[in-house]
Amino acid sequence: IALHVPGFPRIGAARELKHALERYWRDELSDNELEQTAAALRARHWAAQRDAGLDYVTVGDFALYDHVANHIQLLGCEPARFSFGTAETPLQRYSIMARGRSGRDECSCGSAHAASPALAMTKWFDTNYHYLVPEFDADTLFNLSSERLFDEVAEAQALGHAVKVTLLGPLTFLWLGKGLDDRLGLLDRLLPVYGEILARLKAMGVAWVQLDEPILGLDLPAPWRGAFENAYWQLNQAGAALLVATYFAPLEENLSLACRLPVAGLHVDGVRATHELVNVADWLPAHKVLSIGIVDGRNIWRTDLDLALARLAPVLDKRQGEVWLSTSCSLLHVPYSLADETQLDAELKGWLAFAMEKLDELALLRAAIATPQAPAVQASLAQARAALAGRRASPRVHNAAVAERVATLPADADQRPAPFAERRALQQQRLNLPAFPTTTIGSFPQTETIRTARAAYRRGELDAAAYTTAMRAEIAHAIGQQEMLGLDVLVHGEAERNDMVEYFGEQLAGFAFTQNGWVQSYGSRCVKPPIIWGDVSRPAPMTVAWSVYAQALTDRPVKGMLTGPVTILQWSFVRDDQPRSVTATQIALAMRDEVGDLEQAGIAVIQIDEPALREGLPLRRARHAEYLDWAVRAFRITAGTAGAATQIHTHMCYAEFNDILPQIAALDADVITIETSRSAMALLDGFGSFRYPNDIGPGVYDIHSPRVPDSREIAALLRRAQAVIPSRQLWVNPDCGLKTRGWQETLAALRAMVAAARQLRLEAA
Ligand code: THG
Ligand code: ZN
Repeated sequence: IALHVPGFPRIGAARELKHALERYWRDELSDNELEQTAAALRARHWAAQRDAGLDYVTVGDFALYDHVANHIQLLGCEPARFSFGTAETPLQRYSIMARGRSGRDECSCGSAHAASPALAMTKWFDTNYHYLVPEFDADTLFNLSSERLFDEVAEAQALGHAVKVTLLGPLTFLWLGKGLDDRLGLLDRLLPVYGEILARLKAMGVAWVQLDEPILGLDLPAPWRGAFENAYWQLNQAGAALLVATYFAPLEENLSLACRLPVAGLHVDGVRATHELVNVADWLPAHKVLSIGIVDGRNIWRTDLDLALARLAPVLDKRQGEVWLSTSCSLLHVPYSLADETQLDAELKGWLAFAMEKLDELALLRAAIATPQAPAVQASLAQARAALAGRRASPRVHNAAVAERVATLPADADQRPAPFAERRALQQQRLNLPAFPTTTIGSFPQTETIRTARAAYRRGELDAAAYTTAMRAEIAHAIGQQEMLGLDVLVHGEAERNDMVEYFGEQLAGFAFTQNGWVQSYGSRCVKPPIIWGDVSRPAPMTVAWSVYAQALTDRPVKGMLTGPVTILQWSFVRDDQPRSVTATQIALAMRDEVGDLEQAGIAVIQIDEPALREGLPLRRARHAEYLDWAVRAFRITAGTAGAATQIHTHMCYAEFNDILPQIAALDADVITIETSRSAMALLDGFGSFRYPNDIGPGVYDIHSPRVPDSREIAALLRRAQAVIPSRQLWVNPDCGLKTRGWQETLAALRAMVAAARQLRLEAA
């Protein structure tokens, strides 16, 4: 039995990579210093894998910003639109693809390049990780164009490690891209480059190359399925030992295809596709390696080792004891280690396993198979068993009042009191907004001052009164700036919030939060997902005081700001002892209480963000309807308590929404603000042809790039929006919250945005 993991987190246990990257972008760190930090992290992560007893360390899972972006450089398909010259170093080009290039900047090559927006970002399958989307066209060529991977292999070898390299497989890489419908047509150009890479890795003595093909868990069009066998036949000619890795979903109709690929091994997700393990063990020829991801790479619960062993037993039987054990997917999606969690409730902590602890679980599973009678093994198993038994029996997990409320929820709890047309008239009477109303998504820049105040409060160095004063000053500042800009619907700016999910997790019962449980979201940005461990309820109002304070400062409407139940669910680590739908309903009821209290306090506009609605969609179409049913209902339960004259907004970002437009409409929010700018409003065509019934604010500029748009650019986008969506439905707003930006660029961009809205009002008059 060999042990490995499909990938390991890369940001660093103390987020060293984040801090180094951000200093590098501020010109406080040289290329070399950044690369040294990265190398030190890799060395530490490989050592952790070896020290835990893994047989191979994984190389190729590291990326300064994003692993898909690494492949774009490795495979030499940087989009032509960046018109990169020879003067730019690979690292500069990598940064520009990730962050965009402002038109005003003089490039080091001496000429002023045209502005180029960053590569689009989108969610990695059904996770909260965002990758940079490769862009292809009919002329895309591929060339082996980066030495980075080979340098990292040499680095690991110099440290004495047995290396398994991980790469995205060619089919998944093409699938993830955009710009060309017939991306499969590029495969013949791409395969020789993969062949070259594999040959070089083999020449370097790399034992195994893991080629990730998670698309084998999707409903693949026939031509894509059909391309696998021949592609892998070609790749296998390089002579490297290939392990095809699938994860996140069962293989279903792709199972026999995956098993017969002409490669040396197959990795399967033993958590999400447990029921397929025996089938795979049957279908996979005996000479191939079967790697079973038996430890969950997507959640943080301690593995039920007895259950895992029971599931492995028939497989071990069929494979004569020969399998590899692994985590279901890369550990990118879980935090580093419980070791740094000193505040976590001791009992709860005993129920958990983060990345480091999962490595130990793998080692223990192997020991439990190889030497089940060894006293040390028995002792460790007994300890794990006791923790899980404690969790199962814990009275703290269940709250009878919550169960009762869910069970007795009236059928019409998800109905607003009037249809949209009536609500719209009442709301317009109350709010008196101009055509093309302007607003923002919710957060304003999280400045150093804000972060420092929050951190001091947390450490107990700032008392509650001083903290409230500091946050109120920030709110007053944000309101003042918005009035000066002439925005129509204001926000309080969310200075008091760390993260839109963590903030609520900290105040809801049934949630725990970590001190250091960071997970990479994109680039240098991380999130700390709360842990939902028990029944959810809301002990007290969570946002009302801040919103009321903000509203008292201005005559314009200030939006109350909430995170929706599906997003709170999706961006937390969830219970594995009840269906997600039940947890979603519990959260919906807690958030419904908050909507009611905001309304009672006189707040006329309430935004319930659901950016994660789309990413919660199961990867397989057959399971979509069931999910959308309960997810839409959860949102509607939250909003359903609001009176007709209260305007409910929602916000969504980072996904293709066209395939769930009917369900987005079924949310029945009065206004939706939505990310569109990175895909140049392509999404709007979908909303237009669907005839989206309620109001809609297509994001008019990309807040994830430091580039400041000008008002003509924004007005042009709005005119394109007008072509597909009736003007009376249109709102004007950025495409997401502004917390990651600075004030100066924010003001410049919003000034341009308000000017564009005014221009459109003139044109309409
Ligand atoms: N919260 C959570 N998930 C998310 C988002 C979020 N997923 C999608 C999208 N938003 C990702 N975007 C961001 C944007 C900013 C940050 C994280 C994710 C961010 N993080 C801080 C950082 O890395 O410095 C840390 C947060 C903090 O200061 O506490 O700024 O908004 N859950
Ligand atoms: Zn957003």
